[in-house]
Amino acid sequence: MIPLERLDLFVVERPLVHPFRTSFGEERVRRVLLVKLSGGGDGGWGECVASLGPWYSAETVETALHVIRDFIVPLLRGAEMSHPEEFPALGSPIRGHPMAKAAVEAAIWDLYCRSKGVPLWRELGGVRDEVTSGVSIGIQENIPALIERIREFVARGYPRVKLKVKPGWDIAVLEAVREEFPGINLQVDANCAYRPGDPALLEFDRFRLLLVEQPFHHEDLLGHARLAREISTPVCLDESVTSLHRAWEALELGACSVINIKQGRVGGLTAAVKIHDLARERGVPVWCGGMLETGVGRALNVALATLPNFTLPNDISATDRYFRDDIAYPPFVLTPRGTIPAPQAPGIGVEVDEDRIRREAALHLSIPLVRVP
Ligand code: NPQ
Ligand code: MG
Repeated sequence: MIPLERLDLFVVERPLVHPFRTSFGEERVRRVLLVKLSGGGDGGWGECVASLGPWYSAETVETALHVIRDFIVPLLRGAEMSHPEEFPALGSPIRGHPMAKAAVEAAIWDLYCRSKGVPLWRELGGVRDEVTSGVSIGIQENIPALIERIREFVARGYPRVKLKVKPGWDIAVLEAVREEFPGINLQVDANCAYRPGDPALLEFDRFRLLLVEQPFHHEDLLGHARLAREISTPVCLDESVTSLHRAWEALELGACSVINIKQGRVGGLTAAVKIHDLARERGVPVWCGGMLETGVGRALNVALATLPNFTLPNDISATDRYFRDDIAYPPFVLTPRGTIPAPQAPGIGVEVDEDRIRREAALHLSIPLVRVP
């Protein structure tokens, strides 16, 4: 049995190196909810990918805190789990709130793997010890500023660039970028910003893009299926794929030919692995998305991306792309091959600076899961 003795929740704020702008807003500071589960002399960590406001998805840091403290904790008390894969069934009475559940599940995986002495990526079924990196570049003030940012990241060795697009920041941008960088691996992410029928979408085919990510509303699988028949650029879903079931529906409908997997969005590592397996059976490649994670969440993403069907470059950058100093060590650095190595240490493979987290926490709740004698 996995011993679950105490759950700690920390909220910390980390300033971003650069503001990050998407079609739905701008973020300058990452407010992060961290989960620590202790038991049997070990501790495991999870990071919740929810942000301050319900813009990317319905969840926020505050809803995740509420759901973990008031609904997940009671389920953990007296729970008898022999493997982290049993957590989704335990959490199934709670409808929705995938990011809250995923953060707790991650801490269980880390605790389990640390106590077993195995790296998380091996326990998940990983087949490689480094993952292909990629960088996601937010919307900039103007095109020359964007060109300079791309130049900087290409010079650092990033093998793939993803640009955020929205109506009005798309075709002229792509023309300028392709003129300057004709050969780079390039893809775009609209974060739901287009309406079906927008003529700009048909023009994406001119730019040799690896894929176009989530052009339409998160609920609009049929719209994506229609677009996928109209353009030759592969359509990839992000926000729409919130569960294994939804991934299956999307594939049945032909709504995408690529899936962006984020463990937080789909409710945890177990669901993420299942979506990976389903896509693999169907010959659909996947890649790992990012949510501006600190070292804890970044480590989870690296572990997941070592699975065999993560064949496209991932939104997994080096730590210094987002943060000057992180809360987990050592930082992730880009290799000369354009990859991020998977840590060989047990669990998520990074050491969390708990002293610093306790000093800097804007909020700390320490909740016993067993009766203290
Ligand atoms: C995406 N991420 O693929 C997300 C969206 C995103 C790296 O492009 C704060 C917290 C700000 C989470 C901005 C990347 C965010 C965020 C964008 C997630 O769609
Ligand atoms: Mg996305």
